[in-house]
This record gives sequence, structure tokens and C-alpha cells, in this order.
Amino acid sequence: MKRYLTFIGSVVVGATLALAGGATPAFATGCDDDCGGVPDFTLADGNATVDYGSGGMHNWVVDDVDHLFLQDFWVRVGDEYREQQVSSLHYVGGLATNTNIGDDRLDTLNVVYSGLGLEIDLTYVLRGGADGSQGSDLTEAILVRNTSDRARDVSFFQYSDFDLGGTAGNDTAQLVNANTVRQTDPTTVFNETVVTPAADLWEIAFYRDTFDRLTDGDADNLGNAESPLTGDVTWAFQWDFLLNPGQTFLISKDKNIGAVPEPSTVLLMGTGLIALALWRRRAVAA
Ligand SMILES: [Ca+2]
Ligand SMILES: [Ca+2]
Ligand SMILES: [Ca+2]
Ligand SMILES: [Ca+2]
Repeated sequence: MKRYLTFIGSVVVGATLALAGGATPAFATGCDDDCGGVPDFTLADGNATVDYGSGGMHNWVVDDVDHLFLQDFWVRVGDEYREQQVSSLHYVGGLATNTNIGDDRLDTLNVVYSGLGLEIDLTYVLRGGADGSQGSDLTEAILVRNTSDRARDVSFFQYSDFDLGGTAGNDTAQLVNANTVRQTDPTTVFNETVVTPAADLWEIAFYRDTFDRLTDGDADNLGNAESPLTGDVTWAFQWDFLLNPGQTFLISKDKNIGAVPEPSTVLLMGTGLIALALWRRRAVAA
């Protein structure tokens, strides 16, 4: 049985804050040093919800099926220190809002952290589909700013553990190209496109190899292996960049979940493509 591996103290404090602010805190402002970390947020739109709080993002539920065990970011400055989980850094503040019409629940989250001489600003935008469509989209923008007075040699990691269809052992993850990971199981297709920029390193592994190296006591880099891989897979990206004082680095990404097309649909699509090819060949010949 997989369990969330978070610091118990943070979870308890986060839950307390969430209760104090209501079941779905719409708004959480600046936090003093003793506030204990990020409170719990739930985003909702159309047929989808996603939870975010201490320990990162969990539970991307689309039409009542939970496809996500964990996604979060880790950061390291220099090669001599260990990686640190972004959601465990100092929580500066956060705001959940609604950014589309037709469904006025809170679908967009902006959270800001500081630590290691950096400010890290995360924005998640959830878009649900129609009920029963099994499709949903999540865009993410990550802004890393050097707020110190020295150059910072930054390694930034995204770690994702999707268990598509709510089942962990039957997923296949594949690096499609430098910008795209695809994960599939018998029911569900998932794609993540890194819009900009492409990562420097990547890794697909079995739970929880990568997680353990991100949370142990020393510096690690991703291994550019192993694709494709089937089982309880996880995958990660690593960006390495130098930030001078005041400089920023922006990463934009898009995640999409959808149902595996019915065989009849694939067949129809195939038939349509063949018909189109024949029509074009005839058109060229004419
Ligand atoms: Ca909305
Ligand atoms: Ca699965
Ligand atoms: Ca490590
Ligand atoms: Ca998994």
C-alpha cells in the first residue's frame, strides 16, 4: 500500500489551518515564520478536482477517478547540498481564484515560497471537461527568482507519480521527446508537454527510487533512463541554470488526461485517414 511520505508535523498543522479557514480555503495571505507551512487547497472545474498542500499536489480526480499519487518540485543550489522539496520551504502566501466562466468554483492556485536565496512562484490552472468525458487539463507556470546578492547555481526538479485509472501497477511511461512524457494504462492516456524550456535531464523509474534520491541527504542528478517502463512508474525532469542576483527562470507546462479511445473510434479514425489518403492520391492524380 502506498502512503504519502510527508512530515507528520506539517500535515497536522496544515490540516488545522484548513479547518480554521473552512473546508476550502479560498484565500490565504502572508504567513509568519511560525505558521507551519502551506494550508490545504482544493481546485475544482467541470468534472475535475485536484488537491494541493504540504507535501505537494495529490488526487487529480477526473469523473470520480483519482489519477495522481503525488507531484511536487525539488530544488538544490550548488552540487554540495541535498535537494529540498519546494512545498517544505518557507510559505510566503497563496491565493485560489476562479479564472473562467460557466463554473465559478476555484480553479486556479498561485503559491509563493522562499528559501535558499530564491523565491519560487507556482501557478496551477485546472480545466475540467464535461461530466463523463474523462478529460481534464492542468497548466503550470513556475517562476524561480534569485533574491540574494550572489549568483545561484540552481537545479530544479519536477517529480510526478501518476497512478492512472486509480491503479498503480499497470502504467507505462515513455519519454516521447525532450519536451513530452506520455503515460498510459488500459483506461487512460496522460501527456505532459513542457512548453518551455526543455529539461536538461529526465528519469523514468519505479516508485520510489527517484523519490528516495530526492529526499535523501546528498546531491543527486537524474539519470536519463529508462524509457519506456511499465509498472508503478514515476518520472522526473531536471533543469540546471545559473541565476545572477535579480534574474528569473520560467518553466511553463501542460498536463492532459483523457480516456483511451474506444477501439471502434480508433477504427473509424483509421478508416477516415485511409479514405482521406485515397482521396488525396486521386486528387493529385487527376
Ligand atoms: Ca472555473
Ligand atoms: Ca493504472
Ligand atoms: Ca539526494
Ligand atoms: Ca505511479
